Order: sequence, then structure tokens, then C-alpha cells
Amino acid sequence: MSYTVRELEKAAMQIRINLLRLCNKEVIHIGGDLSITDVMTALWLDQMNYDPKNKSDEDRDRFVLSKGHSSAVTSFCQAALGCFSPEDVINEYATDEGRFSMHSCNLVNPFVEVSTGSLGHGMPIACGMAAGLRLKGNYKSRVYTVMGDGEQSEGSIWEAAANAVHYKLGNLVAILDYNGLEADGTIDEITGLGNIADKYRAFGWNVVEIDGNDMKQILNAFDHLPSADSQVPTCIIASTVKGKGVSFMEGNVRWHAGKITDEQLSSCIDSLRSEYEQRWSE
Ligand SMILES: Cc1ncc(C[n+]2csc(CCOP(=O)(O)OP(=O)(O)O)c2C)c(N)n1
Repeated sequence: MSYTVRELEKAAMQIRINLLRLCNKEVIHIGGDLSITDVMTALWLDQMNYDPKNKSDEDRDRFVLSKGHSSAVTSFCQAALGCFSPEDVINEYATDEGRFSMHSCNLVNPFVEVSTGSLGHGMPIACGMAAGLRLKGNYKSRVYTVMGDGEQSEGSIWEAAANAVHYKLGNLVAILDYNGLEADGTIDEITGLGNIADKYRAFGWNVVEIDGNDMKQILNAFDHLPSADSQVPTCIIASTVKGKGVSFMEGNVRWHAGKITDEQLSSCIDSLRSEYEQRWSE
């Protein structure tokens, strides 16, 4: 599919509004949902070959949410694609029989390829899936995974990073949500990453650095990915702002997870709408 930047920015605004509506009802990992919303919107609506009506198609692209706590933004992207409705996500979230909760679970939600939540697991699984596709002779599909910057301190990420190069997995695209914060502090306070782009390069990856809250840059990075049958995995380092789009959450570690009041919800929705309208009226 081919959406315009304006259409994708509008879709991202709507996904942010849905996240905030859910955040008015339940505690969710709102900060890291909002930082990666623009990338996830472009990925699910425009980039991935994924048809919800044919979700077992062998040629589909696969998605693994390595920072598994960003399940809400994933669910709202899947809703935007037609897997279910945004109201389903809001009404069923964290209920006993519901398909949606703090972490994505494929036992209840068949659009989730693999359950995640324990940091450091998704990226190695994505690596294994990419190798598995090649073994089956599938050189068309890609495997996308989204990692956190706090998650980079898990050793299993680096075992996978080495293996992806060893097995020449050009069908693997790892996206790093580089928002500079984790659950209870800055990345620099907890485990500094140094020059993370150079680290992936040193492992042998193709590295692309973008502003992950700029839709044009996101689309450009996706448009220039090496073909799925290529030999070198790609890491997109997406610099983002945790809490992007909500002024009191932006860059504020207190909003790793939380819940908002009715008043906060209505003022956040107003400001997201007016920011979008201002951008596109000029
Ligand atoms: C193995 C493991 N340890 C700890 C946690 C608890 N935890 C959940 S989110 C989080 C912070 C993750 O930070 P980051 O990867 O930067 O995600 P983001 O800031 O984008 O939400 C932690 C420590 C976990 N889910 N898994």
C-alpha cells in the first residue's frame, strides 16, 4: 500500500488518541507506546506485507514486539489495519476473557506471532524466525522486530546480533526505539549504550539512523531497505521522544507507565488535534 505522509500522520494521531483513551481507563506503558507510534503506524499500515484476512499466508511479513510492554500501540496499529476494532482493544483490555493486556499474547490474540514481555527475548526469536524462513526457501518475507534502548542491556540481544550476521539474515529488520529512558531512569544512568550505531556496525549490521518521530524519515528508511533476499541484517536506530505528543509526558520518566484523568484526556486530545491541523494548514 502507499499512504501519503499526511495520511500516516493522521493515522498516528488517531492511534495516539486511542492510546490515551485506554490510558484513561487502565494503567498502560504509555511513554514507550507514544515514542514508537509513528514508526509502528508506518510499519503496520504502509510497510509490512500483512493481510489480516489471510494472517497465515506463508509469504506474509512477520512482526515480533521485543519490547513486549508496548502491546497497546501494537494492538491499535493492528486495529487500524482491520484485525479488530479500537473499541475491542479498549473494552477487552486487562479483562479475564480479553485478547489484550500489558503484554502481547498469542494464546488469546491470533494476530500476535509470538508472546513477549520478558525483555531480550523478542529479538533472538525474530532472528530464529528469519533463519527459519530462509531454511524453508522463503526469500520474500521480512521479519521486523522493535526493541527498546533499555532492552539493549540484555545479553541475549547481542547473541542474536552476532547470529543474524553469521546467518546472513538480510530479511531481518530490527528497529531500536532510542528514546533515552527506561522504567526508572535514563539509559545513561542505568547502562549507557555509548555509540550504539557503531556497536551494531561493528557486529556487521547495515545501520540506518533516523528521527523516529518524523514520518518522512521513517518512510525513507523503509523505502531504502535492502531487498528481503539480501545478506546483511538492518538495524534502524530511531531517535524518539518518550511520551511523544503529550507535553507533560515528553521526556518524563514518571510516564513510563500510568493512567490519566478525564480532564487530562480531553486536553491531550485537543492538543494532538490542533497540532496536526496546524501542521497541515500551512
Ligand atoms: C527481563 C526483564 N527485566 C525487567 C523487565 C521490567 N521492565 C519492563 S519495561 C522496562 C524498561 C524497558 O526500557 P526500554 O527498553 O527502554 O523501553 P521503553 O523506554 O521504550 O518503554 C523494564 C525494566 C522486563 N519486562 N523484562
